[in-house]
Amino acid sequence: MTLMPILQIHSEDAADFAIVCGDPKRAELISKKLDNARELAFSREYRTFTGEIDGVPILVTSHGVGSAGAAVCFEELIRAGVKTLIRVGTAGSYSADHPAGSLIVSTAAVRAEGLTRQLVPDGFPAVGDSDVVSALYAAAQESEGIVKKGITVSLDAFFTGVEEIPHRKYKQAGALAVEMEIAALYVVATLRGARAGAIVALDGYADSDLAEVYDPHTNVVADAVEREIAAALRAVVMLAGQK
Ligand code: R1X
Repeated sequence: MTLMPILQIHSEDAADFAIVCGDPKRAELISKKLDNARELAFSREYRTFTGEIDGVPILVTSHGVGSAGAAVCFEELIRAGVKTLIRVGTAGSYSADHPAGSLIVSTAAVRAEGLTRQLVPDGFPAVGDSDVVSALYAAAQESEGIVKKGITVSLDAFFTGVEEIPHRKYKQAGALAVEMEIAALYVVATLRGARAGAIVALDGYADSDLAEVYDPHTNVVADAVEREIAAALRAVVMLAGQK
């Protein structure tokens, strides 16, 4: 039995599957949908629950905001024994075709953050596992509303400084949305031999032509978060059945 020093969970409590999300409150929300749910630890921004979905053991852990802190969570979950990680998050949209409330399944992420540069060379892809991405997309399509899959962008900066972030180019090149942690998740999972996927609920526009006042605390976003949680849990059951 090994204690993970930062998450403060023991390896004996690990499951094959983990759902990860930024917000500790969202981790609790997800845990309420599990059978036999129990809180394992709440250390810094990392809150971990254990439970079961349709008999499949699963962990739920919050990873906070930003790649560097989130990568600590992903690394320790994998060290503890987790084999499949699914991020359930929020992101800004690049397209009026995908307004707030839409769901995006990330096939791969642009590494527009600093953390993964310290882990892998330039050009190394941040790509989701095809089985996990397919299960997430199939599960999400069972829900109401707009569901797309494609490339997302991971940034470090949430608020802008004096440097321009090339949102327009990312959008022109085909990216669908921007958030902060998927690149780290995909690179860490690949590096450590785990598999990962991610689904995000759009909570506004990142494109400056479309941007409004940022307010992720709307009923539209809350409904989309509920749908993506349901999709992630269905995907876990589907993936567990494929073994
Ligand atoms: O990934 C982004 C970050 O974790 C999206 O939402 C958070 C900031 O509110």
